[in-house]
Order: sequence, then C-alpha cells, then structure tokens
Amino acid sequence: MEMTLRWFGTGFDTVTLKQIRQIPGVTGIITTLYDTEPGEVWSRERIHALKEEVSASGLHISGIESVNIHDAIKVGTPDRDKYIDNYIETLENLGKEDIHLVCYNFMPVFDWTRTELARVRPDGSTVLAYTQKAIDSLDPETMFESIQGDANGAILPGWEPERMAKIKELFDMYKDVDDEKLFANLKYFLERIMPVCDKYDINMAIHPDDPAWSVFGLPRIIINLENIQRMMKMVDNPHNGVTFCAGSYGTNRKNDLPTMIRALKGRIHFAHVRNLKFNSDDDFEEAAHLSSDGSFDMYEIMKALYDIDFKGPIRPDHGRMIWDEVAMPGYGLYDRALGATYLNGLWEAICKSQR
Ligand code: DNO
Repeated sequence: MEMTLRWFGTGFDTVTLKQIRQIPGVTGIITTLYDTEPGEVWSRERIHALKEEVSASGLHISGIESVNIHDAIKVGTPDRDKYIDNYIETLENLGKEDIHLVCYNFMPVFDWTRTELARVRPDGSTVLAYTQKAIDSLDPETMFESIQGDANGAILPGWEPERMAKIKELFDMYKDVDDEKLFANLKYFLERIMPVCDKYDINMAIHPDDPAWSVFGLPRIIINLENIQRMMKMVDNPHNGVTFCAGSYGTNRKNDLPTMIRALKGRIHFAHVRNLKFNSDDDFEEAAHLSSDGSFDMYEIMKALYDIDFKGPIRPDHGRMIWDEVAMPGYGLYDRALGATYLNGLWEAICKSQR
C-alpha cells in the first residue's frame, strides 16, 4: 500500500503540501480540480499544472478524488451521452498525464450526509456525526442551513451552495429513479467508459454511499457486498473496482468490514480507513483512528488489506478537529496526520509479524 492524504488544492485547503510532506510515511496526494463542475472537461493543461505543483513539494499524485458524475448520467436523461463524452475526455487527459486512479460516487443529490459537523466529544474535540432522528425530522434544505454554520467557511464536497440552491429541482429529477434504474444507469456509464480505462489503465474506484442506506427517500445502491458484487459483475472488467471506505460501509453494522475486504480481493483500488463510534444503531460519531476510541477493530481492517496483498493508495479519512485547528470539517491536518501515523504503525507491525 501507499500512504496518501487528501488535499483539496491551493485556495481551497487550509493544509499545505509542505505540511503533508512532513507527515512521516505519506508520499502520495489524492486531489482534484475542486473548482470544476460535474460534466465539465478537465483540460490536460490544468491537470499537468496540478501535477507540477504537487511534485514541486516532493510528493506525487496517487489518484483523483473525485471526478464527479453529472446528474444527467445518474438520472439517465436523454442528454447523458454528452456528459459521458466529456467524462471520457477527462479520463483521456488524466491517462495522458499518467494518472491511473479515479474515485467517484453514484449517490443521488448528495454526496456523504452528516447531521452535525461539530459534535463535541468528551475530550473536547469536535467531529462529524449522524443521527437518523435528525434526518427523519428535517427536510434537506433546513438541514443544509443548520450545518452550514459549522463548516468553518469551507465548501463541503457534494454540499456546494449552488447545488443546495436548486435542491428542489434536483429532488424532482430523481423522482422516477429507483435502485434498479440507478443500477442500469451506472451500467450504461461504466460500459461507455471502460474502453478508455483499458487504453490508459485507469482504475475506477466507486465510493460507497454514506451512510450506507437511503436518506430522504433517495435510492442508494453502493451499500453492501451483495450490491458491489452485482456492480462488478454487470461490467466485468478489473478497471471497474471500488474505493473501500471503512467509515462509509461501516455505518451499517451488518457490514463485516474485514470479510468484505477479503471478498473484494483484486478489485479494491483505493482504501479510506477510519473509525466510527456508535452510540446506537442509528446514531454514530466519527472517532480517532485508534481502535479503542471507536467501534471498529482497525488492526483487523489493516490485516485484511495485507492479506489480499493490497497495493493501492490508502488514506486516513475524516479526522477530528483538535488542538484548535480551524479547517474543513473532517479534513484538518492534525488528526489525519495522527491517523496516517497510526495506520502506518499497524502496517509495519503486520508486515514484520508475517515474515
Ligand atoms: C467524504 C468523502 C466523499 C468522497 C466522494 C467520492 O469525505 O469520502 O466525499 O470523496 O463520495 O466521490
């Protein structure tokens, strides 16, 4: 595996490449062109400039998170081919710039959903949290307004104010889309992009729906092993793989994370590893990466990745806000640096004990 950190780019991230370079064992950057809209073509020039900026800091780009999918593709509207053509052009430009990993998601309307961005934990740190009660008693617009104040001025991926401004329109677009339709639209998209992925050896790594169940009545399909296997079988190409996000699949306590990892051998192209603490089945908060701070056994997760001979990029995921840092919720420097160091420690111990 290669330890990486997500970075949103100059002007969007409070964390600098120089700081990331100083986290021991982190060599790769997972990034994006944060100011592009879904459906837009990424020019080769801009990708090249991003690459140069990252390599000037002594790091390199290990993958893109995300190239977002236009709603027309997810809904399957008549103009979807235009947006798929653009997506293919972006993949082509990434391939020409020697970038071979793309993380994306197929969640309708929202990306990940949390009901609080700054829940205070007993140690005084603040974390992202989710409680089903809040979702059941709010409409999405009210929820956006209620969490926006805790975003520390950052634009949260998937919760961009322009999108939220047309939220009613977005919900309307999806009114006839159920799970089956979403699967069919995903298949259509994957079939069209696989030739360019084959040509440039680009691994597509779908990110799970977070939380791993339907929110606000919207369909959500990338939620468990059965559905991932269905997705991989319907377009059976090794470039059609997954981002194994422990914190997202782990929201559903029926998902046994180490078993899932072992079953996905060869098709996990990217791993997000973090811990959650459950207060009940439908109330959880994000914890430090350390096993004893949350509900997951992080050793077993890393051991499963080791056992499947995982060679791709891995990154610590949402961190707590600690030591008075002010940053995008989940994406400060300090706790993710602690997370990377802890995961690297587990990995070293696993490797040495297996010799
Ligand atoms: C949340 C992230 C997601 C992820 C996208 C991938 O913090 O893991 O926003 O980047 O779902 O497209």
